Amino acid sequence: AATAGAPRGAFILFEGVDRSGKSTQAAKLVEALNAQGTRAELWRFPDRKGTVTGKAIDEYLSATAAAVSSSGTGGTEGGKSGAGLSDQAIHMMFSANRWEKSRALLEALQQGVTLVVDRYAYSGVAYTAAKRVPGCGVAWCKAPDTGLPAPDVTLWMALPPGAAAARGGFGGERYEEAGFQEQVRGVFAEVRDSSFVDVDASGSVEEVHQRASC
Ligand code: Z5A
Ligand code: MG
Repeated sequence: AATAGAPRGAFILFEGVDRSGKSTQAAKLVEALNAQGTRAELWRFPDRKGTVTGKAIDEYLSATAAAVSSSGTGGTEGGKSGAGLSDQAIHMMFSANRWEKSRALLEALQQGVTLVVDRYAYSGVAYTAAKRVPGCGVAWCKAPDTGLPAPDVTLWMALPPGAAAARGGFGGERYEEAGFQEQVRGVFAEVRDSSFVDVDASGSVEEVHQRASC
């Protein structure tokens, strides 16, 4: 039940290319908000654990970048159920993953909890449209997310090409390949809307935190 009289929480989204510091900054913002007395929670998409779709998504992403390049964009091999999903099917899974959480997300906001969310529908569109699969352009990619709760603000973690890849840990999962990341960046630029606010994501973690929290 909604908390009577509680002001609605804010829906603050972090988006950006890989390794731009979204997860680091989202966690720091939640910590800072709670420390100043604002009830805040960290949510992330894909939600790999608390959802029906999470397991298939996890298996799909865990198939390596090599699996992607050897089979085009979608990957057709892999002994696990999610790993060989078509580009269209995995796109729907990511969207369904958000829909699975949408009711709980709205309830939390109504109860006055501020949600700091690490990736959402913009990532969904960017990663599928960047594959350049015939028939799966931006409009097609956006369609299944139509009607989802919208963020109040989208903090775009702005980082020059190459800087993100230099941060380490790059290359383990599907999609973590420099050329593909540039295509992803291009789609993000195309789909950004009035909720976007640029945050300079270069510099130290603390410097970026100061920029992201003002
Ligand atoms: N995906 C999709 O296809 N469709 C969808 O609908 C959705 C997602 C929602 C998994 O996402 C994949 O799912 C992702 C998009 C796709 N594909 N890829 N690739 P994920 O969110 O789980 O991805 P991740 O593994 O968390 O990586 P990330 O999000 O790209 O990284 P990040 O969160 O932006 O960065 P970070 O983890 O905070 O930092 C990365 C490293 O840099 C780490 O070692 C930090 O310690 C370091 N770091 C952070 N900040 C700094 C600063 N300021 N200076 C130096 N070093 C730093
Ligand atoms: Mg992350």
